[in-house]
Amino acid sequence: MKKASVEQSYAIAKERYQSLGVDVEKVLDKLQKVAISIHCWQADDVTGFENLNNLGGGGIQATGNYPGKARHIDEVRTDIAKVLTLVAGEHRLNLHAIYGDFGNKIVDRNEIEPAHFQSWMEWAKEKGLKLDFNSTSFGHPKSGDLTLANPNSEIREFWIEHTKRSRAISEAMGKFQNDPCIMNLWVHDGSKDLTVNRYKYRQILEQSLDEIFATEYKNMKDCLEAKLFGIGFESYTVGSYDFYLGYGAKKQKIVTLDTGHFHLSESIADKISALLLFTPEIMLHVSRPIRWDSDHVTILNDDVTELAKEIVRADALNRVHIGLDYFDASINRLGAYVIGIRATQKAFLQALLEPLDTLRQYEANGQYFERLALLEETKALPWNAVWDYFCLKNNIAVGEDYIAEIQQYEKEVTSKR
Ligand code: RNT
Ligand code: ZN
Repeated sequence: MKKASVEQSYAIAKERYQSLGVDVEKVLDKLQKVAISIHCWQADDVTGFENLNNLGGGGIQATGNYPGKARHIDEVRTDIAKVLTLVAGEHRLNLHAIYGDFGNKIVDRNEIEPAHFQSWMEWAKEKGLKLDFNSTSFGHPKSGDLTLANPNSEIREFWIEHTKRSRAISEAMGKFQNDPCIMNLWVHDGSKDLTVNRYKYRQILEQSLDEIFATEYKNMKDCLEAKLFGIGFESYTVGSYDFYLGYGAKKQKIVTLDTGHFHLSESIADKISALLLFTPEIMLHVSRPIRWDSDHVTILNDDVTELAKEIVRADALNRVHIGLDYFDASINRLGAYVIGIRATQKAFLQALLEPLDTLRQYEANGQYFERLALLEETKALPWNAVWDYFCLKNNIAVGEDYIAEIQQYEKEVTSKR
């Protein structure tokens, strides 16, 4: 992309937005600070480095067999480092407990320690990334149908221990990076078929959570991820949205909204303002469900732009943690990362460019035609010229230029795996 034409288009776009009362330079400063928590698991199809791991159970499934998957910790790191050269801004890296630096050792989930993540902390610091964390309840011989909600105390204790340790690791990360580590807790617990114990399992889950959260930490924040259903758990999910919303509101915990975890016609954007009134913050897993929680690569669609707009309209960028969650093994995995990160940033750019003052003025005056008309017009305003300039300013590939860079990396690195 020619520098001069990017700059020229930007100047015109800036003027256009200015006429609507939008200060584009301020918007660019804000966008620069919108951190995205990049999920480590797109690099290797949610495999991890546990020497006992096997993916399966819990409704998690990466489909596809595109060559070049990262095979070990160094490859995950090199790939993510490459991704970072193709996106602007300062971001975060979201690790799962199964991605510890275990070497050749077999470390079971109830044995993980901060030491297993020390090299991640150092690496992340070097790359200017802050870390987030997740406990991992799936893909383990003890995963079964029920983990934290299991009536069998031995199994339940195993997972409680794992989750407590995950929190201690998150605390160590938060302390190391001098910024809270956001720890997400998602358990697949549920039932394939009819169950007559809905209440019982939820009661057990509540007790397990209380026990897990008994220790208070300063450098980490807990969030709880709800889900509608998983494959193999079609009839019942213990950690439903109602369950975690209730728990989060009562205990002041963050609720994680994964955009693939609801009825497909449900608006996740509409949940932002409701949640923010009753829970401290929000964690997002921006994903793309196709017919079900399929975890397709996030793209710039109406769901994502509406979500971003609701966050900006609620002036809540400082209360919403934006994470990605998808795993597509059918296309170039680095490409998948870059598409999703850039799409999310574009959504926030569009949201920040909204002529909100005018729109709100119209609404206050009851000028609903004018409000709708301007909302329609904003869709086609030259936000893309601002986007290109944002990339140029950050010295990264502008527009589709990143495609060639991914192709080059594929040729030189991933295709040789
Ligand atoms: C599963 C949840 C969960 C996982 C990751 C790997 O449905 O979305 O967030 O995708 O933790
Ligand atoms: Zn998720």
